[in-house]
Amino acid sequence: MFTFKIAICGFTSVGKTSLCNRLTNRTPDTDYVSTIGVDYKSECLENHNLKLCYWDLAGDCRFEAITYSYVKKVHIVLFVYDINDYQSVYRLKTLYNTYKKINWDGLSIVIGNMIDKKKTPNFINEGIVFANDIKSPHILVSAKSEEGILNLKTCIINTLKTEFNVPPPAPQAYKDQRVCCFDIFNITHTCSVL
Ligand SMILES: Nc1nc2c(ncn2[C@@H]2O[C@H](COP(=O)(O)OP(=O)(O)O)[C@@H](O)[C@H]2O)c(=O)[nH]1
Ligand SMILES: [Mg+2]
Repeated sequence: MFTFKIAICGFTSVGKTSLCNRLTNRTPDTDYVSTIGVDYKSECLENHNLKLCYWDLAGDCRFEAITYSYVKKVHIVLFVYDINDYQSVYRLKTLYNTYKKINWDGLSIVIGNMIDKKKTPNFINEGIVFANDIKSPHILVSAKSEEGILNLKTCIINTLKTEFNVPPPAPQAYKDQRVCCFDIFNITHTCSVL
């Protein structure tokens, strides 16, 4: 199994923690609890030979120094914004520039959250422009209704598999064979006792 680290970044209250819960198959809390520094959750995808470790980074500026040290070590950064909040898209540009200054040079995916309560006007176009500027995929989701989450998971898995040449898991026949050998060993052992 191949382990990859993924950081979830963005302005406060854009839905980073809710998204992290969705991606790791937990039900998001409806009450808002501010993340202090960094939170960690992981998920094993046996079919894909992958273990994904998500670092849910606090959006609050007070924790910036801590979050930078994590960003430098991850394989993918998920840049999250709230499609109804211009400030949250603007914040992503600032974050991206700061990460570049600390020599971050990883992969990224831009995510517009809260698609379930899309308003007019909204800032999806600004999100798409930002994603194009940094040459990243752009995906719309709702951590609440789960819309787009499968699409996002597929994008994360495909990005990792393509960029890091992750081999497929051992075929089932090989696993069965291993169980079989173990059984034979048991029988042999029993025979020798007799
Ligand atoms: N309607 C709606 N609410 C959401 C969505 N994602 C998160 N929220 C709510 O927005 C608030 C902030 O979410 P949270 O995940 O804590 O944001 P964080 O500060 O970025 O980690 C919480 O009350 C969530 O229930 C979404 O996709 N749709
Ligand atoms: Mg949070």
